Amino acid sequence: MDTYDLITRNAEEVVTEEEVEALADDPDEKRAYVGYEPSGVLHLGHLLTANKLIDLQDAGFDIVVLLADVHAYLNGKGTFEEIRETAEQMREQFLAYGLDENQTEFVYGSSYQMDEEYVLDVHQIELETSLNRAQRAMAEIQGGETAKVSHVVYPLMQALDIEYLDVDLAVGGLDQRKVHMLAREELPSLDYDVRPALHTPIIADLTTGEGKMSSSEGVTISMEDTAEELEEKVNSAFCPPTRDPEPAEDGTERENPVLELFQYHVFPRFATVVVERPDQYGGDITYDDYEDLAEDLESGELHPADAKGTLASYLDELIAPGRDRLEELRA
Ligand code: IYR
Repeated sequence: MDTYDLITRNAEEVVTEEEVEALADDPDEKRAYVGYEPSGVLHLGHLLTANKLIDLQDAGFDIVVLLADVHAYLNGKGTFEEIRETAEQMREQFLAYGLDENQTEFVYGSSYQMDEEYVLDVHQIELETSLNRAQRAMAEIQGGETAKVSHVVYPLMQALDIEYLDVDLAVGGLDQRKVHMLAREELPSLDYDVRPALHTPIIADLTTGEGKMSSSEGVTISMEDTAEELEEKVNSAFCPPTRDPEPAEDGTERENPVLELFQYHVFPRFATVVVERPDQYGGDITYDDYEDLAEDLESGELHPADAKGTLASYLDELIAPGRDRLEELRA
């Protein structure tokens, strides 16, 4: 796979392709980052962007993980002490998941976001940005509650992080796109350069295939899940034999979350996927490509129950190192 394809594989959006092509031509000493609001336990949403960081690491990038403690505080995630405590656990789980300790820099937001220069820049970007613009940027990140003043400061700080962490590429889920667009618009007004961004897709809710998999609603898969819990959750998943399910009765779009998990979580991390089947059901099948598996599910060659069993065991293997690390930390 060439460098551009590795950098952009499985990305839902590349802003802009030309800017990322320029990085792909010379990825050495380039820096890419994702920021995470600290929470104790990683879930598949965190791991989707972590998979992208691992691709970027393989492409030669240096990786910066922002443990966005101040952002979590602004978003009402707890007291500052609580947030700081969970940030350290989060770092350990990312390392266990496969980010290389020598190529990854972990930075606490609070280590520079209280500096005078940063705070003055926040105020300057506040002066440049309308309330409406900041609120729109934040709509998909903030929970449903009434917007607080903190919620409009948040995206402005996230825009400035790109400059202060001196990164060449910002990575995030599709829910971060409006913040990155705001950064592209506003950073030049402070004489800072615009940097490209990559956005990973949002995985659908496991049991309905609708909307998004969320840690606050519905079923979510986390690094705390045991093999049995994973099996139970995956067994309950919506998995019609197609990658393009019919919309729900009320017209809501639906995805096949089992296939999404194979595409975005399993195949990027395992070179081959083996579906184990007794001989009387056709015997084992080996896949080295997501497309082949999706085609077999659609044609009926692969039964949804076998797809689910296989998915559960690969997810178990994927999260096991982080789950073990959590157990050690808690012991
Ligand atoms: N908004 C992110 C957290 C975050 C990301 C970046 I990139 C930052 O510079 C700061 C915060 C979230 O929704 O988790």
